[in-house]
Amino acid sequence: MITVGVTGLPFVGKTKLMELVARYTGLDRIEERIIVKVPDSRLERLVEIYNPKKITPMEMEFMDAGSIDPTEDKVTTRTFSKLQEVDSVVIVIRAFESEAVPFVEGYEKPVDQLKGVLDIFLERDLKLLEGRIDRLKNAKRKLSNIEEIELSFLEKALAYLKENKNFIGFEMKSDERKMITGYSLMSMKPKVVLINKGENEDYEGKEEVLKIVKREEMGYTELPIGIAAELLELDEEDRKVFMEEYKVNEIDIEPLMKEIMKVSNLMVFYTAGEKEVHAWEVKRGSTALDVAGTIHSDIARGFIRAEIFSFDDIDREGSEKALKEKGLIRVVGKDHIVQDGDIVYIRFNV
Ligand SMILES: Nc1nc2c(ncn2[C@@H]2O[C@H](COP(=O)(O)OP(=O)(O)O)[C@@H](O)[C@H]2O)c(=O)[nH]1
Ligand SMILES: [Mg+2]
Repeated sequence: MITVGVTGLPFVGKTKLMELVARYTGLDRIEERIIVKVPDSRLERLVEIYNPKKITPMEMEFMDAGSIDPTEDKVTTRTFSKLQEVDSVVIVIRAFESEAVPFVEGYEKPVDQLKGVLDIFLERDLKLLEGRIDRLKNAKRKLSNIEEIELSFLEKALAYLKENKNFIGFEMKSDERKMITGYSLMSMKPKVVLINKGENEDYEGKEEVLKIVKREEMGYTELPIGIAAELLELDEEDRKVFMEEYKVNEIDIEPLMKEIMKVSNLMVFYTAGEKEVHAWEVKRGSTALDVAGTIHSDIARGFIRAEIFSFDDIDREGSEKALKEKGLIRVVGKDHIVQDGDIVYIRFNV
């Protein structure tokens, strides 16, 4: 399951977002962590075709990680200890107007909020790397081979991060990647910028925000969180009326989830049969063997071959039987690259 940490400056609508997520899943109160079923039209279509006893959608866990507060280091430190645990981060930016809600001084503009949060992320990563490098360098004993390798790699990473302010384009071998993943650096986490935009159609400085989003390879979406949370309580008729009144056309968190999937470099594959239709997430570029391992390690160990067809094919043909007749089910080996939306059946032997 993908885990998502919600953060941003104080009073931007993080708790409100958790409230929205809670309502969306039918919870009547907010919890620090909320598990959401990811809405999925392809899954729905497969359910129609297979009529299974059990349906298992993908899930995402949202966690309120708390504020990045430029005026309160302690608050920020606590937030980082929570963000350390998550796979991806949503940065909530306030673009709604309200006399009643204060700003942290100097962070009234959305673009300044975004820059502020990213600067604090970067500063924390640099400190963390410097700290580890210092500890290795000042060790009162001879470093092991592995520690020597780690030290020289960390120095290289630190220099790159100082120069580029992010790790985009930084090349790593797979063991190096593993090593640095252990540090849970903010610079390495997939990030989505969520503009809490209130009733206004647009906001000041949007172009600048989009420029930063592009440069940092982040995801981006806009949502009037406060309004969405209110409206989710109404029935559909009333909701339509109010959406027109507030001039909002999107109150759904689906686009946010899609962005999270995208920046996390994840795709979906399905297993489908009469017993169960199940949506699974895997990294893009996964092989048939990777996919087997996602389902169960035993299935990967006993892998014989995989039978694969595309969602579009079964959507069009309407049954597995029709696919078989037309020869649209492919039999593939371990190294076959699975595509987003593929339906996979693994033959295995334990
Ligand atoms: N007008 C308006 N107020 C909002 C919106 N989102 C949040 N708020 C209010 O702003 C204040 C701070 O929101 P909260 O979610 O607690 O912010 P957090 O500190 O980021 O968790 C609360 O009083 C919210 O009711 C919004 O979209 N519009
Ligand atoms: Mg809060």
